[in-house]
Amino acid sequence: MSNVYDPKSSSYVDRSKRHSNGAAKALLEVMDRKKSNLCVSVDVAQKQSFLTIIDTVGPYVCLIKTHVDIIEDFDDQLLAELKALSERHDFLIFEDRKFADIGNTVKLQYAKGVHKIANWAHIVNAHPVPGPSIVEGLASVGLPLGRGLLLLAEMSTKDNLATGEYTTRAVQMARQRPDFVIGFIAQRRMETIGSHDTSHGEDFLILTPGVGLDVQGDGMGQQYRTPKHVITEAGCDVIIVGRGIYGNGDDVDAIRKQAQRYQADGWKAYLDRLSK
Ligand code: 6AU
Repeated sequence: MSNVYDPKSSSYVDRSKRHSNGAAKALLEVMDRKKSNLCVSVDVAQKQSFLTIIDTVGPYVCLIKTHVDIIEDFDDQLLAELKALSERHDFLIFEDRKFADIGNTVKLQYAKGVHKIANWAHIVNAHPVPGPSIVEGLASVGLPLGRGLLLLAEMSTKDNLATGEYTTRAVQMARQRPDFVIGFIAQRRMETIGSHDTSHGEDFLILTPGVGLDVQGDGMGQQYRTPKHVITEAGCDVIIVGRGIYGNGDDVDAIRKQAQRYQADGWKAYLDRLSK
């Protein structure tokens, strides 16, 4: 059926027009502008190392993913510098907070505390385990600021529990709030789950962790697939790469080379998918 809309065969820039959420639109537009579907996950504990990695990989990414609660010398200056880097290098910021509590608690965790995540993160994620109230709580803070939410419909780790009916329920939760839930952390496309009617043009952003070119795991349950597998074959949209980029030490030239390598590989995988 050629008239059935399929995000897998549409360009990122065309897909940006289908999203009403500002963060989703902005992400798809920057992916097109920079020819990058690479998100670098900066999981380091020192502020200086965090900022140096971001400044080094910034030109090659569409998105920087943070875990700010890992940073030992966190302060407000770090956030000012992160924002400045995001403007200088033209990328969005995704705080990988993995909210998982009742609506009232996640609302406070998102807006308040030391990190005030809603003030600076364009995108955050949440586990669907509490049910739709988690989305409502987060939307009450994030929507007025133009933010977007990803639900964790699947995980990359060995023997994880986010499968089957759990994944289906996550997709159903997203369908209830298309203004705020822009997509998923998942390992494949989600539009056909729980509904085979894609003719109404549903389009989710699929951001995929567990991506590596050189190793298949980390000895702690993480499982890696290549950009070709993730983007061309599974049809996901953004590759999330952490230690594959900076895992071999602090040398900025080596980090830059790895970022360029993953950007090129991810973009080639996307072009291959479009030409199919
Ligand atoms: O490339 P890595 O293994 O060094 O880092 C992967 C990053 C980490 C994880 O917290 C995160 O991706 N992650 C997530 C996210 C993004 O939500 C979900 C998941 O299933 N697996 C996973 O690794 O910062």
